[in-house]
Amino acid sequence: MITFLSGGTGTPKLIQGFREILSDKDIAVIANSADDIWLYGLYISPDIDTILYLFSGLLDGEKYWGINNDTFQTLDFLKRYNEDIWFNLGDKDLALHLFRTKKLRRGEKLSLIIDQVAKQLGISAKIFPSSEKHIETRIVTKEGDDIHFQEFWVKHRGNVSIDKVYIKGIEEAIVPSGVLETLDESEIVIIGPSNPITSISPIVEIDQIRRWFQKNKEKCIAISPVVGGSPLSGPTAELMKAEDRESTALGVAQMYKTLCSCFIIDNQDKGRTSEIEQQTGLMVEAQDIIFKDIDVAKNLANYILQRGNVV
Ligand code: FO1
Repeated sequence: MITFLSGGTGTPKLIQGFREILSDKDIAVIANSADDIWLYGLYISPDIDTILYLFSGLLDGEKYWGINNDTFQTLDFLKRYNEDIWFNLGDKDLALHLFRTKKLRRGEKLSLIIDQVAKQLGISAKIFPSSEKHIETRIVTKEGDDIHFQEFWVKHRGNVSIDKVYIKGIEEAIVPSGVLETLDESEIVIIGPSNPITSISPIVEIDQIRRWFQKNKEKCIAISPVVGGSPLSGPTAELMKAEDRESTALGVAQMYKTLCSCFIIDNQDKGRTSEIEQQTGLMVEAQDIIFKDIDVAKNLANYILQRGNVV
């Protein structure tokens, strides 16, 4: 079993490379649930849904969220009732939201709902939300507003000066049953190339999960989401700066040094290998990690599996 910590688009792209080599039943994903938000009366779980749609073949492969060829007529019509529409849910995507919200309102556990959706969509990979209980990433702006990550990223297009970032509810987060057992069973655990502040921290800052990583760092490996000072996608640079962290592979390695034993950087950053090793104590290896096509992801997957003696 290979387990991924995932959020956003970087790790899902890497997972596609692994799927070229491994069978889905040998893959598990712990998806960030701190991007989750209540909107339009619905419970939305973007990072979890991207993984559900990826494994079921439904994912929009351009945007890397939502369903391929979906339409947005329902939300367009909702605007007629003066609803403030800034987060786009496709017509087909709405079905999953109606299903999940109904079940959550009945008191069912998020992880069991995800499990049921995965089965109905014919998925054999294991997919877990990072927390059973709602947690959310919040951004405090320099003007003093306290907004949800999705408002920062989608509503304001990231054009907000960030004072600080925090994860609301992280102390009360509940690790779904099966997560720690799956981590134990895994030959390799991969911290994917996702945003370290808004995708990975909300998973590894959950007490039980952080302690698991600290005890098992030998089989854990992280992939840098930053190449030569630029993040592979999303608002990583601004968020890292707000946390007083350098937005470079070294800055990310500093965050992960107690959680894994190996850190993979891009070949463009190869010259910084020994500096990162000396400053973090991690084993640093350079590979191509910009997933411009599936072959790059597949090559990296092969490299990781071979170095872990899995294939
Ligand atoms: N991202 C956008 O930039 N605009 C949207 O309207 C939007 C809608 C949306 C609906 C469902 C979903 O699962 C994801 C959606 N995303 C949208 C992506 C999402 O905001 C973020 O990219 C992730 O949360 C980052 O991990």
